[in-house]
Amino acid sequence: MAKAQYPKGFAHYPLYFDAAQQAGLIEAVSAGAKTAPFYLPRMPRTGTPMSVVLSNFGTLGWVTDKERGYRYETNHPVTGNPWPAMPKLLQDLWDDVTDHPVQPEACLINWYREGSKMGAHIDNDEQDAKAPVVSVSLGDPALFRIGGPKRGGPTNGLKLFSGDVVVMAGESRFCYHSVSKVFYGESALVPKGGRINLTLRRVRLPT
Ligand code: MD3
Ligand code: FE
Repeated sequence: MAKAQYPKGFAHYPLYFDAAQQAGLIEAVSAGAKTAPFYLPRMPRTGTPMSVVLSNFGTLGWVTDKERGYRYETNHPVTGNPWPAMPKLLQDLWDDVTDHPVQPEACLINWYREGSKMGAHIDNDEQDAKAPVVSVSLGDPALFRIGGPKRGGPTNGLKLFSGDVVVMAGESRFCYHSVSKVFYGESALVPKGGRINLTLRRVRLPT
């Protein structure tokens, strides 16, 4: 079996965060959810609910609803509160695994509960197309798939475990990707169960 070929700019750091750091990140997510509760996002136009629930850290957060679609907002769509501050550990992660000159404004928090998945898509709501996306997996493992810049081409699978970090820079930044399965119940890290994925994003162009 040939070794899987990932797009240029894709990097995987297995167990980047140890168990204590993972627990600290979950603590930060739980604390953040008190002022920025997870909410059920809806697809543009159709209003179909997504499979995950989401929240954010940072000065900007990714949101979606039926009426106004995918975008970044400074405030939570339900409470109107600003998003909680980006944890220092995540700022340090960005500095360690990217050479991007400016910090990310947004950390999208996806919570995968029993049966949650994410269909194939490209993240294209950020103005700074040169900035990488950095992802942290916490809790239950998941099967991640990454293809190429066109929908429907060949894909490679990768099982992501709690503490793993994935960096999508360069060409990989605009490749289709999905989460096809979560191995629900395999980890006890997330208090209410499931998988938490954090994605760090630079949204605006550096001024
Ligand atoms: C590859 N999240 O939030 S993270 C997303 O596990 C998203 O929750 C998945 O896709 C998750 O948009 C995957 C890894 C990831 C994030 C962004 C990418 C992979 C990517 C952008 C381009 C290529
Ligand atoms: Fe994505």
